[in-house]
Amino acid sequence: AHPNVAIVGATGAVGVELIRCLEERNFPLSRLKLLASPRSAGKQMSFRGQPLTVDALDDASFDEVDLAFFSAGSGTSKAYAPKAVAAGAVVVDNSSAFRMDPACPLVVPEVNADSLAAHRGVVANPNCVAIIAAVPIAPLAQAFGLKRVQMATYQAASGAGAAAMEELRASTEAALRDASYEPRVLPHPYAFNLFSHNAEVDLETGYNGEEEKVIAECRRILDRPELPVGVTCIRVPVLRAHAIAMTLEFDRPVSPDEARAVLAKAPGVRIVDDRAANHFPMPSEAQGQGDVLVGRIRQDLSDPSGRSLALFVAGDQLLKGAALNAVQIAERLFAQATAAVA
Ligand code: A2P
Ligand code: 11C
Repeated sequence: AHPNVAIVGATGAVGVELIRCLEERNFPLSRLKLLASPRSAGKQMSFRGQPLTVDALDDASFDEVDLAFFSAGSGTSKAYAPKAVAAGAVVVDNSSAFRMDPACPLVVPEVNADSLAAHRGVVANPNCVAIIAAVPIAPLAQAFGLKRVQMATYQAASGAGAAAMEELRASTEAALRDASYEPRVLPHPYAFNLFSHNAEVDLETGYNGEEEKVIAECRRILDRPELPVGVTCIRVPVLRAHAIAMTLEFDRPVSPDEARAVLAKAPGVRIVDDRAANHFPMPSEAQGQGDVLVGRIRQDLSDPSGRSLALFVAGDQLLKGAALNAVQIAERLFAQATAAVA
């Protein structure tokens, strides 16, 4: 029999995409349960053309559930993921709650699917920037040896949830009418503006929580605990695709053509690098796509040794950055389980 599946946070920005990914990828399941906060209890959604009613998450929610996707914040994951595992479910958790827990693999299937086998009930889905960065970095690291990573991000509203996407729409509409708009979700005016990521800033180091996660998670996904990584995370007025400017230093000189040849064969990567047309990765083209777009592949002129390359990358934050990666993890888990039984 196919697994019974639950989505915790089904009404959220990622939850809605989880439902769509399960539909589009024809994920084999027997029953789907949609869960959210009590505010959404009774709300109607649909799956494969059938209406489904959202239930409020509670202690009995995981009876007879085999696979539970969590995307309702780390507090909800910490409180309920252990209950789901106790009830016999495997959890794929999109929050940061378990990402640094050695018992919970942190997985980007194209990069480290082999780490899945060691899970003990919870698999962590990484931070969206870490996923979108790791997809092109990993094959280059494998080919050329990676010494150092430096990144600046351009992060979409969707990373802060459905309410932030609505704030971007509403504040932009207000700005076009010359009306005032009081930010409710994000800390600064969003229309025609950008600002340092809204995660809390460490007063000692000056790094915010998003930057700390990106550094720690990139190291863990790439299995390089000491990898030197620097990052500056910025929120930009884009709806749902993150972009990243990155500089990678390798163990030996690498030409853009060598890197292009590796990326052309890398799973989950699509090269968009048309210098003549000045056509490179853009959020508007990354949105709705499973692949991470990679372009502007060129020598980093600040490193005369020729060992450093600069790239520009864009990926759909809600798909590869969240829901799609989670469903790809589940596909591997349930393919493995089926193989083990057979
Ligand atoms: P709800 O819509 O009922 O508030 P987003 O990331 O887009 O903000 O979505 C967050 C998701 O997490 C929503 O589905 C939201 O449900 C859900 N959620 C938030 N708090 C809880 C909670 N305490 N229990 C269950 N689901 C929650
Ligand atoms: C953002 N990446 O764009 C964040 C949101 O680690 O799951 C997701 C935070 C996380 O704001």
